[in-house]
Amino acid sequence: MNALYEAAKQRYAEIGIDTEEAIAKLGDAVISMHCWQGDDVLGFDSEGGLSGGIQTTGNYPGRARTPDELMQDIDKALSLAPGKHKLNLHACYAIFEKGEFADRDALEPKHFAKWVAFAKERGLGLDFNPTCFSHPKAEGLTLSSPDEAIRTFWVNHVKACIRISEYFADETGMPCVMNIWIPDGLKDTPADRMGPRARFKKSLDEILAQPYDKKKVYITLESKVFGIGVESYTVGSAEFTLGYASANGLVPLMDNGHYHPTEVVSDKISSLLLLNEKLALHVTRGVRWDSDHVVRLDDETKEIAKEIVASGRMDDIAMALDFFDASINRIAAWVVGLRSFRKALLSALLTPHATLTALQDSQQFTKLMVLQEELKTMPMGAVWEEFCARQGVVAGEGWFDTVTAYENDVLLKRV
Ligand code: RNT
Ligand code: ZN
Repeated sequence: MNALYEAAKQRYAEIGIDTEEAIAKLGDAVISMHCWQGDDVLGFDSEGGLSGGIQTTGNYPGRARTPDELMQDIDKALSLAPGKHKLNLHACYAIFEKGEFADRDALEPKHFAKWVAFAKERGLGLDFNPTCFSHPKAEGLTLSSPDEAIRTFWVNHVKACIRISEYFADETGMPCVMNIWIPDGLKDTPADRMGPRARFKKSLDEILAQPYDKKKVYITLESKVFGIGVESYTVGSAEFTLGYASANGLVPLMDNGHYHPTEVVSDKISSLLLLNEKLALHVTRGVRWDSDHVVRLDDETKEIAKEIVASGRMDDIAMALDFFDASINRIAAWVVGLRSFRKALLSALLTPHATLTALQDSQQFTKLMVLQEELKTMPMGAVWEEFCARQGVVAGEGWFDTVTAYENDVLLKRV
């Protein structure tokens, strides 16, 4: 028996929280782990660099260069992250046989068979993303291109991705979340804002004309406010994606780096949950801009988790991580992000939402503030450690020793 946990359990019981229930719910929460932290979003289908207005910075040694290396790294990171996960792949992570190549519009399920085998062996679900960047045909606009040949190429790519997503769902027995995000936009003041959006809409209509099983594939649409080189205008703005998603039965996806700096996703979750059956999130950390820093246990991450848990609809929310830092050990980056977001969920599960709501509704705002502040120093750490112990994962900072050993034995030998 762990005395610290027993004491914490008592303390939480005093405010009406059952820590056993919190631990059980925390273990069931599924976080989708993004494969792209491991190799700086490069993928395996081209030699070119990352494009699309997103960027990794840093040159830390040990980047995964092959599918085998990336899989090995994912295993290492997952072994240090307690709880249930899915694996989130991008189309550019296709794995070809020697001498084989298929362009993005010709991708087939077989190009992801190795990922499916990897996921099945580990009981992981799979999520997917068309890759409308880092490609010669993505130098200008993609799904909103005025060039019909280019636009059609990307329409065919996304259609291929829907077939691959359905294959993932069939093979894993779990639904696949397929997220459409395009980097399309303009650096300077547009002459025509309507045209690109009209073509994006047309492309989406064409894509959705392809039948797919909505119980197996959840298509999400991610908005964005700006990117590097597309500062003045993005085609897939918040209004466009929200409107298109609700009019066409898609799931809206909010990335918390994709809004104006004083806007917060924690304030948007309730609205979208009331108006949509499902919701998807990219949990990231923007520092001054959409910088995709590693997710930490900061106030907004906790507030996002609070909204998810308090809504009572965690099962309707696809929670995925989306960050990429090349300046630190990449395995540690994954582990910090995965653990921090799960800690944020624990913090939310240990919050007496009904009590706080009653204070709000009865206008007892002083008491509400007092309780909210006192909650911040409740013994959550002891509950986290108990959760990790039950999950067979190192609770404290000791996990970093494993990463350090792996860095010496594996990562530093990748030269
Ligand atoms: C870019 C979007 C998008 C990507 C990934 C790699 O701003 O956030 O989700 O980060 O698809
Ligand atoms: Zn994102």
